[in-house]
Amino acid sequence: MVGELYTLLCLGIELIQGLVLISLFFLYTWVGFLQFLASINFLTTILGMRPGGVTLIRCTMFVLSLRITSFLLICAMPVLAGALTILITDRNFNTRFFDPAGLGDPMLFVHLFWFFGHPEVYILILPGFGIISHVIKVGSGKEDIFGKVGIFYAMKSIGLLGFLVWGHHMFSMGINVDRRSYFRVVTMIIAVPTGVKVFRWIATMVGGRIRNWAAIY
Ligand SMILES: [Cu+2]
Repeated sequence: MVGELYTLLCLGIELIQGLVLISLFFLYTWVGFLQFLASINFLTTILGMRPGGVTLIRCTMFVLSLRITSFLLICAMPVLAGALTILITDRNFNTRFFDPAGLGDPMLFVHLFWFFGHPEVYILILPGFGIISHVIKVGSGKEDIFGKVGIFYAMKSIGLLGFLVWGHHMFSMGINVDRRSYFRVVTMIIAVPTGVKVFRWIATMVGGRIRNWAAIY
């Protein structure tokens, strides 16, 4: 998809024609809207409809990871939908938001796209982190995962930091050196909460009775 969009900017708006591309844009905008609604549903359910006595931190790790994923989707999806909508008006309705010929800025599209694009990486992997935490807990025969609160906060900080690092996808596009070093440093900082999670998974397995399951391998 990114290739299609970048080509669109590089080759000129007229070169790619047809209903295929525009249906693709509408489809992404529509799917984004649906994901946005689904995330609100998840978030309100997790925050407001827990049975009595189940505090947030007593939920399973998968539920906790979905809570963060929903937050990311709610913040990131409208940006993609907006960028694609502007792209459609540029292609089909003679606006020039991203076109230098009309004093528009092609870099603006790339910024908007990656402001969605990087959090999307975590949207995809965070539920996986939740599943890993849960499988390791059950597969090690432990009552609870080691340092559960810490893992939850590590996931939270990964979610927040994910919104501050989008520039690392654009190094080859002429972003200036100060911004490059900023994006580089914040990207490296994400390694810290990631390390917190991995070491807590290992600590959960230590001393446990590790089951002979494919999921554990
Ligand atoms: Cu990224």
